[in-house]
Amino acid sequence: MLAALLSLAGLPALAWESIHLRASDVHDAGYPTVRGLQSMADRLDLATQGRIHLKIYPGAQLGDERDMLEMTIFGGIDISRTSMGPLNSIVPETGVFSLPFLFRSTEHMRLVLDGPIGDEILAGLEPHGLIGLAYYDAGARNMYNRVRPIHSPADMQGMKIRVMNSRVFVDMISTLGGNATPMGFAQVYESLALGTIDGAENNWPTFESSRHFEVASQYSVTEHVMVPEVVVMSRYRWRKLSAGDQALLREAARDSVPLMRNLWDARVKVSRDAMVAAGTNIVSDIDKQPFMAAMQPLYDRYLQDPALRGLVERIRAVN
Ligand code: GTR
Repeated sequence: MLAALLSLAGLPALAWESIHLRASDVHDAGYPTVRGLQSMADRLDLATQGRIHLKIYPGAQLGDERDMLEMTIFGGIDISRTSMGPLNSIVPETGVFSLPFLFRSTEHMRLVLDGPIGDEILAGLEPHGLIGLAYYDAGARNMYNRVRPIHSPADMQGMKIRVMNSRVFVDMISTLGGNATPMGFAQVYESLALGTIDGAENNWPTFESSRHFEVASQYSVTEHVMVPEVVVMSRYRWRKLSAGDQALLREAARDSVPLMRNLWDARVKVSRDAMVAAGTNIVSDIDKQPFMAAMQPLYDRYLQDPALRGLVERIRAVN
């Protein structure tokens, strides 16, 4: 009604229309990624006096990450926070971030993501129907299982390891001698409990918050990959927003990153301590060399395209 009156008066009605957006995350409400999204929502609320309302659906209520991304592309979900892993099959360049032992440290990863390479990868999502708004942290992923401690790839022979829906991840486990089983995150607990898989791999906070430690007591600090998280918006929905609102969204997403990273750093320590207290058998003195050597063929396989090879070289040169 107000919008109609304003447009009769020749005023920009759209500027007054309230906008309701839905954001999805597989993690629970207290997890750093969800709190990052919440801070985005709070900023939008404040900046627009409630005109832009971002409602968050945590705990995989809107599906697993592959479904979430598909729905986001088709406009059924407005914003998704996912790992970059499930994006690999949609946007090949993102596969580079799933390559093992690519980033030397958290600092290196953050420098790359915050710089021109990070911007390039986010911008490259647009032709695929997604607007890349920000990166969140996910630390390093480690191997865990319910069978035996893993010290070297030899210990993983024949182990059925759940991976994200990403070809790079499937191949990563295969090169180590494991049997990769791609599945959505929400099914992992039950599959471990039933023994349909032997193990999985993930960072400390996810291992703890998903309670996988209850059904997989062997955790090896392999730190084999640091795959970032991403906040993406539906391009379909994005194009319906004014340039001003698009800028507000970008800003709110970007502004949520430092908070998310602080929460992340703190949560890694809390989760690690909680796992020690829970009696998990933690193998922390891992010699990474055999893992690196075994996974080297992945680089040859995935970097046949000179553009991707160049991208990896540029990432390595960042310091
Ligand atoms: C977590 C990540 C989730 C999800 C999960 C998985 O580290 O935060 O977005 O991708 O891993 O393994 O499915």
